[in-house]
Amino acid sequence: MSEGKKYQLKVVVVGDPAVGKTSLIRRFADDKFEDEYKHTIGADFNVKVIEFPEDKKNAVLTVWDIGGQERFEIIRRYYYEGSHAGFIVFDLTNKEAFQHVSNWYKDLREYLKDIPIALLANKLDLKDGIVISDSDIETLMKELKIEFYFKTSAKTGKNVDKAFSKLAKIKLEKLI
Ligand code: G3D
Ligand code: MG
Repeated sequence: MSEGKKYQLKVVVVGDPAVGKTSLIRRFADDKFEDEYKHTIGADFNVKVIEFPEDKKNAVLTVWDIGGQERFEIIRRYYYEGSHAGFIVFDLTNKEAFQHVSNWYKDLREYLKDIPIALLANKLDLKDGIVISDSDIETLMKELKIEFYFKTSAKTGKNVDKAFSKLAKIKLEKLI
């Protein structure tokens, strides 16, 4: 790790089942995409260091995958506890998951009052199946006051590292 102060950041990743949460975390942490593994069972978290040499800072990210626990409020609360930042994931090919973003947002905000929350619009590689437009996303962003969004693909890796770095950077800037 490069020289610099180390900051431990817990990042929680939420969203409807099958939008690609586990795939995005695997892509970020291990740079892999596995078509074979199925639904996440129980808790899972991954650790990865992001270096910001220009700021002399390193973020040690612990990324928590809410897994198959989406439906259980008590368990969700445990995942949320102590989080420094969060991603809400939806799937660009799935209108229903997009409609649920605001519920996820309210759920996170109830427990985590001031953390930065960003959106990941995943499955960008499924070009022909995309049913959510940029303006749909931008309208929702304004409504919810979300920090930023990226269109990602866990499959190709597009924008995945960028999104995690940006979220970590925003959080670190708030810590100065
Ligand atoms: P979840 O953790 O949110 O429940 P998963 O979602 O990561 O388990 O992904 C659900 C399904 O979507 C998986 O396919 C996975 O391979 C696929 N997927 C995830 N991200 C992408 C992506 O960016 N592009 C494409 N094309 N597929 C993606 P299966 O077939 O196993 O259900
Ligand atoms: Mg999963």
